[in-house]
This record gives sequence, C-alpha cells and structure tokens, in this order.
Amino acid sequence: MKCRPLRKMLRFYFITDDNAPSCPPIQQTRIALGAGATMIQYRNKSFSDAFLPEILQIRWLCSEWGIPLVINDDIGLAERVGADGIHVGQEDISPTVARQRLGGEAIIGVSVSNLDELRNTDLSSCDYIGTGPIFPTGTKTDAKAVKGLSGLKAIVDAAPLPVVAIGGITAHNTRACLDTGAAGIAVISFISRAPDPKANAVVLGQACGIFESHQ
Ligand code: TZP
Ligand code: MG
Repeated sequence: MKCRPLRKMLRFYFITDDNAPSCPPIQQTRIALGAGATMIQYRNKSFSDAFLPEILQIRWLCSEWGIPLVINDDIGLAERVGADGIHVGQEDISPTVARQRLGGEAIIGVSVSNLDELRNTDLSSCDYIGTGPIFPTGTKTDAKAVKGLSGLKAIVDAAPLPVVAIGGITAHNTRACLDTGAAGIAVISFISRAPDPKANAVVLGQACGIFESHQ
C-alpha cells in the first residue's frame, strides 16, 4: 500500500467515532469511502474483543476500496487485523517500536501538537504527522490548545514530513487548511455526528478536491 504517494493518501483522512449517537463505525466507514476518503483510521478508546467483527468488517471494506486502514494507538490490534499502519500519540508506543513490530511497509503517523513537541519527537520511523486541534473540537475532551491556521502553518513549515490537520475540520475550513501546505485533513464528527453524514462526507470530499486530483 505504501507505494501509493503518501501525500495523496493523507488528503481526506477519516477517523471512526465509537461514540456517534446514530451512525456506527461500519456505516461511517462506508459513507467516508463512498465520498472518496483516502485513508481510514479505526479509533476505539474502549476496544474489546466484542468489537472484532466491527474492525474486521472495516478491514474488509478498506481492502475492497484499496484504501489504507490505520489503527489508533493499539499495536496489538494493528498486528491482529493486518492493518496497514498505526497512528500513535505522544504517550503511546514509540514510532520506533511500532516500526520494528509492523515492518518497513507500515504507515506510521504520530501526533504533534506544537513546535516543542515537533522538536522533541523522534520522527525517524514516522511517515506523517497529525497536528491539532486546529479549531475547537468536542470530540477529544483532552485535546490541547487550539492552534488555528497560523499554528498549523508553523508546523507545516517546520516539519520534515507531510502534515495532516485535525480538530474541528469541516468542509468550510478544509481549503484554508490545505492552503497552509498541509497534505490533508483528518475528520471525525463532521461526518460521524452530522444529521446527514453522507451529505457532509460528499461536500468534504469535494472540498478536498478528491475527484479532481484523481483525474
Ligand atoms: N486529535 C486532536 S483533535 C481530535 C483528535 C483525535 C478530534 C477530532 O475530531 P473532530 O470531531 O473532527 O473535531
Ligand atoms: Mg493515542
């Protein structure tokens, strides 16, 4: 999977929501893939084996669409389901250990929320950086300070790897994020908690220029 250009894969990055009131993760994933999502992350902070059928279905959907599946935090789960990669935070398993366990082809992303963290993170085993929250978000309760577009640009300019913007991303602010030089946007609630998830996914795909960039 890694042979596809990574920046393109990061363009429209959907992250599943285990707390969405009316649209479960399998349905979210179907909708996001149908709207042109270029990468899926399975994020489930209360994962147990009861969710195995869910993750396996999501694994299958991503394979069918030829879209990479990355697991949030849980290296054991990534290995178990043969995911394409992992996304780790500052307090999770180190990217170096993730690389040793998942191998050279795996996609490894790391969260960096400010320039200090960027300087202090060993990026040698990473493929991309996720940074945020760019805008206020209700989805991650322990999110750090909102950095805005200027904070995003500072990270993009300093980072040696492609950067994905996360936190409060909508179809309305996607273009401004991409204009900073970010490779893509990552989104949860704009799709998962929308009154009409499909409609939002479609306008988000358009804002990402997905269909234009595939031509
Ligand atoms: N990391 C920083 S903000 C955030 C994560 C996981 C939540 C993003 O969710 P939303 O609903 O797209 O704002
Ligand atoms: Mg984490």
